[in-house]
Amino acid sequence: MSLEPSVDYTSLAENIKAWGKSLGFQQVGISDLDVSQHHQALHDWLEKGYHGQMSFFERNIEKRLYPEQLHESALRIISVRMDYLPNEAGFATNLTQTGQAYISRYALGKDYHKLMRKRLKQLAEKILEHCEELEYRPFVDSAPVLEHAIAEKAGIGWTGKHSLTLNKEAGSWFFLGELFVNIPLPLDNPVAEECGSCNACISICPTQAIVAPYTIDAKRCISYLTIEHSGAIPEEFREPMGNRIYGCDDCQLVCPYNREAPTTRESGFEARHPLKDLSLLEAFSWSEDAFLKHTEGSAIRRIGIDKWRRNVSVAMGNAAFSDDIVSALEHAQKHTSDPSLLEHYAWALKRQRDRATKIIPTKDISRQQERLVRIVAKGLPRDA
Ligand code: B12
Ligand code: SF4
Ligand code: SF4
Repeated sequence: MSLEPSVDYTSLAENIKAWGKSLGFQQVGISDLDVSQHHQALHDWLEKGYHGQMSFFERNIEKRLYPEQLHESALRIISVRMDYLPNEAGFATNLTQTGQAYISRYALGKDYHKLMRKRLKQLAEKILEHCEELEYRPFVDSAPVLEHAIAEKAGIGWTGKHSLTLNKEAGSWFFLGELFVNIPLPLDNPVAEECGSCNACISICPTQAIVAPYTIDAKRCISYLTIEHSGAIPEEFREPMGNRIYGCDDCQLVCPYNREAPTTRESGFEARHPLKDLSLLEAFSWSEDAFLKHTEGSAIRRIGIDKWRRNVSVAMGNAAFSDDIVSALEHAQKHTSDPSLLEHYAWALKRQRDRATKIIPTKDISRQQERLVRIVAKGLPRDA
């Protein structure tokens, strides 16, 4: 005589989706652990060195390829989506004001890692109330997990040509997280890819970082250069960085599926003072203490004051000519001994002086940037 299972996993899965939504996740899907379809792409990516200085990719490749190695008893992965686009994103306004710092919209509010992991734990506790055998482990960008591959399998969206997970109704302004569980929940189906013949993200990328559909050479990506990369930013990428001092949103800004993407329901992800509407001069004037104070609870804090100053100085080199910027850079030169920072300050000063003497055009933003701003104003008027 076989025993009836004590838990109805089909209705448990439905409940998990409802609980997930009440905990602030906009979508919840379920996948198995097989990401073998992505093994070759990951190997090729690493072989080509597209990970740059992110050496953690080399250290734990097996775990990325075989998620069961992260949590031995895992049978399923509950994949979640949380929307982060702040209200009044002001993309175009910010990108055209060269004296203002542009910070990627995902980083204007609270650090998502902690917030989402806490919610995933709450979801697990709720499941435990109905399923005593549950063993679980939550992840948000915190471990070697191929989050796109898993989200794709769980039906959260497809992988867009910019390599991000994209959803027909929700666009791509969302974070991903996972709860590894040991219970045999029914699986969700992947959704069909809907990029079609569009290539907008590939052609708008200011540094040609999308080297092939679905493939980013991180070493060229402004997000990598401003956040992950230590030391000098290669000169060829400084001008295209414009006023972006932390992250980059361009490939998502041109995506037709972001035209009506939902804004966040999480008050913690709304832009906070002074990160939005921050002038380059103010950002550059911060002492280390001020930097730590203003970025408390934000993902930005992890880059530290030196990368912050490096990034801001590049943006100062790209800004319209200003006596105040020149004075701030000259003053910083006198009070810095770090050779890498000094090199960036000298570059920025030269660019400011060349602009004053019209050796380089006085035009504020590049033609590529003008095109982006037009697309944003037309395609995303609410967020422009
Ligand atoms: C390393 C990393 C980066 C690096 C490298 C990005 C990259 N695309 O690989 C850098 C610093 C550049 C970066 C930037 C950003 N990131 Co990031 N990043 C990660 C991280 C930690 C790992 C990604 C990874 O494994 N990359 C390695 C490559 C090989 O894997 P992959 O991108 O998943 O690629 C797979 C697919 O493309 C897939 N694939 C699917 N179909 C096809 C078809 C073909 C033909 C091929 C070849 C491949 C392929 O195969 C690949 C191998 O599995 C993830 C979190 C995580 N643990 O997954 C966040 C994550 C991807 N980042 C995120 C975000 C928000 C960003 C930024 C938007 C931040 C910003 N505004 O500045 C940018 C976007 C840049 C971009 N266009 O990718 C979110 C994305 C959410 C979403 N909607 O998808 C994630 C998931 C974090 C999170 N928990 O929410 N990031
Ligand atoms: S985030 Fe910016 S630099 Fe990176 S791939 Fe997208 S558009 Fe290119
Ligand atoms: S911009 Fe076009 S190609 Fe790129 S992700 Fe969006 S739909 Fe796909």
